Amino acid sequence: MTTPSFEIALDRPDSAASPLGAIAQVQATQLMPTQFYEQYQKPGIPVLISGLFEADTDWNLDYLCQQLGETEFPIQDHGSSHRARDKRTWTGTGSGVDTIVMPFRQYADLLRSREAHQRDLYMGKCALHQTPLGDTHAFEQLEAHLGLQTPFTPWSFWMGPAGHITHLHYDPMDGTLAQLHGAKRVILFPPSQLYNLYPFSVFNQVRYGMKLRPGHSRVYPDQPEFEQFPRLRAALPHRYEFTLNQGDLLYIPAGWWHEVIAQGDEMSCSVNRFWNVTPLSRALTSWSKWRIHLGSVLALPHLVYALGQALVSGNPAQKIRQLTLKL
Ligand SMILES: O=C(O)CCC(=O)C(=O)O
Repeated sequence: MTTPSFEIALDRPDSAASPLGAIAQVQATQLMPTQFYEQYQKPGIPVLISGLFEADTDWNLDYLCQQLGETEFPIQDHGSSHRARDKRTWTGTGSGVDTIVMPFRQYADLLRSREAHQRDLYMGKCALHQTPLGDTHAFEQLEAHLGLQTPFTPWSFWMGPAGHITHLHYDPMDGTLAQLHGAKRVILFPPSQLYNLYPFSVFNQVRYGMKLRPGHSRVYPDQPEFEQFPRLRAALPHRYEFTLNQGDLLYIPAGWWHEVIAQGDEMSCSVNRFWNVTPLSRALTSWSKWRIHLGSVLALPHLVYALGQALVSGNPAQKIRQLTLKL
């Protein structure tokens, strides 16, 4: 990867884990919107940006309880055995796993007692809007700083117990992932490694709908099983690995594979927002993106069937809410 002239190497030993070199790391003060667009957004290259938040920004559990107390969130219930199971037996990934709705304060108690660690309960993709943290000024500032203008989703929480793994997947949209408490280890692979990372087939969506998406990989990058997944050998030299520390923001362009592992021994809190891919030419020429949309079309009959079942169930409103959480 070429190194932009204004890029600075931060003192992070783990950032050089890839034989290809480190991903770009930049201080916010050295990054203008035009540079962000030309060097990263237009070609679709990830970048780790520091200094976008005030140095004392810390969304720790006490602060979050103060702000969110009784607000209810759907908490993903991964279950303690999930991470040890062969991914080929999975019938749900990411937003496809079952959720339990509870007030934030109750979830915070489960984190403090470490029950959330044991049960691997995670707040994945929980929207911040309509909560007191929804209009956080710092988000508007960082969007203006980077010149980001085409939001696809509101900002959402990705927080939970240390040790939680958001398994290797890619998204069809560009993403910005900001770390607001603790740290996360991130593994990235470029879109060129699509088939070397064994994505679930788009045809799974006929059977499992939006629960099992073709943007998820069937391999564990930290426990490679070369006999079953021989092409993984070819992907490994393209692996990047680094730590997202409190106050950092990672730009993850559409199609870039990422596995995100919460670090430390307490909890780790990030927020993300997805963006329509800009420029349009990058969106139109991304096969990784097209196959996700194809999968969504194939999921339609399953979705219509599930909607019909929800409507005739005893509690249609709750069932439909559960369905929308999986979208
Ligand atoms: O932080 C996480 O657990 C996952 C975040 C993620 O997958 C994303 O921002 O696209």
